[in-house]
Amino acid sequence: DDYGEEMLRIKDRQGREMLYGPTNEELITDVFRSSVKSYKSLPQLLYHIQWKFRDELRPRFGIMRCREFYMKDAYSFDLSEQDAVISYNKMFYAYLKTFHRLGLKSIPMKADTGPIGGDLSHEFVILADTGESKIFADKRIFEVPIDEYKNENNSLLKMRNEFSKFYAVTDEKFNQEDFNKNVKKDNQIQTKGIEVGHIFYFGDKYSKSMNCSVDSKDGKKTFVKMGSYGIGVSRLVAAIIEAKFINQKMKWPKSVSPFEVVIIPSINKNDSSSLDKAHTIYKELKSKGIDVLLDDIEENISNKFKKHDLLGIPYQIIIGSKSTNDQFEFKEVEKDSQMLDLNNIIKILKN
Ligand code: P5A
Repeated sequence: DDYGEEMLRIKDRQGREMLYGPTNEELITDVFRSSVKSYKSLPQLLYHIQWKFRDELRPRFGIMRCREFYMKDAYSFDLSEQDAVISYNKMFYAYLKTFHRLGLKSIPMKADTGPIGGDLSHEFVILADTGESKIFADKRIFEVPIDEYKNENNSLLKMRNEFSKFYAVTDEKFNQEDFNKNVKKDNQIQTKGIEVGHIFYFGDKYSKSMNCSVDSKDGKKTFVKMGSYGIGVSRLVAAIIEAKFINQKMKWPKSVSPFEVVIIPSINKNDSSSLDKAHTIYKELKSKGIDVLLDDIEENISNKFKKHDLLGIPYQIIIGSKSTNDQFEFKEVEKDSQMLDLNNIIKILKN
């Protein structure tokens, strides 16, 4: 009922009511309660990495907001609220690190919990002009380092506290008076962003109503304390493009690009020397553990360039009229190309 119209419902031929899962708190609680009985098995973290369905009122921007999307969701189970907050902090840290590895600067923002429930929640938002979320923040939150902290309880608590020092909310939580009171005019930023992740702590909201308890040390039944943690994996594909494109050209960060580098030889029916060279370089890069694509399709070189502008592989090795026996044109998307030998190319790619 809380989910309302956004929960997509169906009836089968028997008239039985069913639904397409918009999220999985209830299902996972059921999996947990049927298999875990004792505090000794805690903490637990269960995942459901799968397609989710929501009957969105306004699906838009392709895969950015759609009715069928891929989510990484995890659910934590702890004995006490104190332990559950530790699980929450670990996930908070893991999310910052994960987005960082995807080449994104994500900002944790205090958020509403909506139909999921609970009172502690953060959205992870990345800045992008095309974003759907309005953001109001103290710009100093962008400077909070994440590398200084360790994956250890006290350190993680310190990190959470460091982030909470700075005002950062999306429009649902925004209040102009608070903003002015907490943030000096010079430090105020108002901009747009994309929500790529969202974490929740909701205590015993689901465990109590679904009678999901474990035996605690003193033998008493205790409702487990839960949190849930979601990353919009399919949305991230669009979000990375929005955050990383240059001059209308897509550019994947190395960590997510389907290939690290593409070799583009000019292919000529009467002269196979560029293609032969390309094959040699291809083998050499492969042997060095570099993930390389060789474009050996027979087509006009300018078509190839256009195609690769769309594919967004971050580096190109172009073998054409400019290259010599051991110098090749090496180019990073939207930067000037340079003539380099293979050793130097490998050095750059390895960095
Ligand atoms: C957390 C995990 C949840 O559902 N339950 C399990 C909690 N959170 S959430 O914020 O509602 O969704 C998690 C992330 O999924 C992405 N997302 C979407 N992506 C594409 N299209 C949609 N319609 C859509 N709705 C949510 C977001 O990245 C969100 O942070």
